[in-house]
Amino acid sequence: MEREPAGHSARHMAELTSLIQADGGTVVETLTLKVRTPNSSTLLGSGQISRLGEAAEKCNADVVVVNRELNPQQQRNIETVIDQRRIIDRTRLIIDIFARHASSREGKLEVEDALLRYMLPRLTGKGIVMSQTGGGVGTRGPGETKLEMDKRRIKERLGRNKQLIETMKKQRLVQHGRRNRTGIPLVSLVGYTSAGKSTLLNTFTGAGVRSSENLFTTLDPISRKLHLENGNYAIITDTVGFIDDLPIQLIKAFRTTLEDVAKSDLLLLVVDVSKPDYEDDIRVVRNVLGEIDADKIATIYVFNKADKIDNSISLKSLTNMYGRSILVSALQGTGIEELKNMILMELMLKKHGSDIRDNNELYGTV
Ligand SMILES: Nc1nc2c(ncn2[C@@H]2O[C@H](COP(=O)(O)OP(=O)(O)OP(=O)(O)O)[C@@H](O)[C@H]2O)c(=O)[nH]1
Ligand SMILES: [Mg+2]
Repeated sequence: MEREPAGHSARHMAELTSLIQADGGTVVETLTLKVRTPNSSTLLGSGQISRLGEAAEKCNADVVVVNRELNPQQQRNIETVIDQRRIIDRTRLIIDIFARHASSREGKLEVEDALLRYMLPRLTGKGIVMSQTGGGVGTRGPGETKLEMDKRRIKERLGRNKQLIETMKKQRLVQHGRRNRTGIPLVSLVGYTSAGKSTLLNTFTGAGVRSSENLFTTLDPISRKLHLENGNYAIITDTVGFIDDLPIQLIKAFRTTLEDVAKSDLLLLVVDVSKPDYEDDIRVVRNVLGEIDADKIATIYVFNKADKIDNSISLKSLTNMYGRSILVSALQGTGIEELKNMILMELMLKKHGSDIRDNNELYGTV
């Protein structure tokens, strides 16, 4: 089910379909409903809920996905009307996909963090919540209701997760060669999910990272050495992709990962230029970068999947619009050497200011 406004309806519906597929589902029916004045307790009007129920009944859907965040009351009320079917909202769907793809202990903890934050305002006190999150048996404090106890235990668990995530982050930094002390430059791949960040990392370094057409394939950050000319090198990190309305719970949960992006010397903002709405993707990515204080970092716009476009998009117009830009095909390897040269130039500029002619060495040789 689509949300308002109707302007970007096709983009949102196509993306919702991809999200459902990434969560292992199949879309059997779509319905676009205009919500002019959202009803605070049901979001939709009663006639709209009936239409939704009938459509779900007709195609025998197991789950109804609503493409916006529902508050707990709206969710319960819609569920009551549309009997026998699970209703999930966009936020829960994205958290579920993250849960499927998290593989490291850190990633799993981050997803649990997001799920707990999502559940906190949705607790009913019926006692099902803690069993879903794997909590142990606790005792109720004096005068504490079941609901208060569940809330307290979730908050305690969030606090414990935060400490564990911090500890793991420190270990990760140590493992990655005490980068700050050695002054090796850090380059981060950022971009909309499925833009081709992991494919680019593989082409650059032969990293063998999993890439797929599914959204949010990569969650755990992966760092590799990127060899540049004259024996120079940088550390390049592939990280979680962004999306329109990335749930705030996930931004909070992935804060340690995103903090690493904010510490980069250079960002490669990877764009799938073969998407008709790639400009919207760039806007979304720039917004998230702003939220994590990474929007002032030097950026090269890497327009990827150039093998899929005709000649209507020129590098000149992209450069005019976005600044430092390059057209590449990470899959076919075109433009990659040129991109490496651009990276070296940018890093030298950052280290030596504009006077780079006498400093053709970046950080020593390997
Ligand atoms: N035609 C074409 N396809 C590409 C290119 N680069 C990546 N792809 C495809 O695009 C899809 C997504 O690529 P990934 O590298 O997994 O994208 P990602 O940005 O890492 O995505 P997430 O980790 O899911 O956020 C895969 O099916 C790739 O094969 C390219 O240059 N040309
Ligand atoms: Mg990836």
